Amino acid sequence: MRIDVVTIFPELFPAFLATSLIGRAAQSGLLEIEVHDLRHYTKDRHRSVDDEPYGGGGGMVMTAQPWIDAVEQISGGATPWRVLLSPQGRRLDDRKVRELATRPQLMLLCGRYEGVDERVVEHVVDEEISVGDYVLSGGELPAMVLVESISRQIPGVVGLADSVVQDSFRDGLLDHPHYTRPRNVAGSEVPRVLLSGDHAAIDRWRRKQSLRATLEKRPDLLHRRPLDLGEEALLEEIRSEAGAESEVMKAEET
Ligand code: 9D3
Repeated sequence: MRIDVVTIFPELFPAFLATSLIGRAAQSGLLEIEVHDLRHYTKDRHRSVDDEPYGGGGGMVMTAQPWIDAVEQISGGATPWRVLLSPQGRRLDDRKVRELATRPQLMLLCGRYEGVDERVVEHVVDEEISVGDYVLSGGELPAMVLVESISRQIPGVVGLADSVVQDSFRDGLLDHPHYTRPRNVAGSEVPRVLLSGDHAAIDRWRRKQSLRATLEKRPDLLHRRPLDLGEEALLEEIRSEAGAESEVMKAEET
């Protein structure tokens, strides 16, 4: 897979691209990433990439010409899928990441300032993507989010140990809690079952904890996912325990 990134801040990328996952993928030839400076495609002496908005109002708008020339020249006859990182885009999720990972060539366009001239969107953008409903200063961090999440979906990029974890996310539930040495931290012990060596019991405990975490922190995920009979039973256990532990139930018992 090839990914081209276009930005006015190319210097933000090298440290990120050198991280182990992306670095290894690039080394092994599974992934080719190139970062391009938008200013290289400007035509005026000052290499300007922005101008005042028609219609007035605050802030600056990125001009169309450098973007249109950059996309055309970087594409060079190929037809990359062109994504503009923008607050107006559809919110990124696991499904979109996997869909983008099937494309042989991507071009990620990082906006800054108040946004880019709409003619860029109209003429050289296939899709706008946002990473969430909060304000960032530009598309560079979102582009890194895309590069990393997409890379993890390319076969061979993530090692076997990691892919097990990955599967559990696709499973649609939150992960169970994790523990490592030492056994006691600030008075808190590692749950006994994890020291038991009883792998069936450990597996059941983890599935129950996954369900509990999802119920408490992300109930929206549970509503979108069908539960099998074992999971329904575990969920019923959790619900009755939660009831038994609640202050209301304790008060009612007395
Ligand atoms: C404070 C300016 N906002 C006025 C309503 C609009 C605005 C313009 C430009 C907000 C953010 C930005 C810059 N952000 C991005 O380019 C961006 C982004 C984001 O801010 N949040 C989540 N995903 C993305 S992808 C690109």
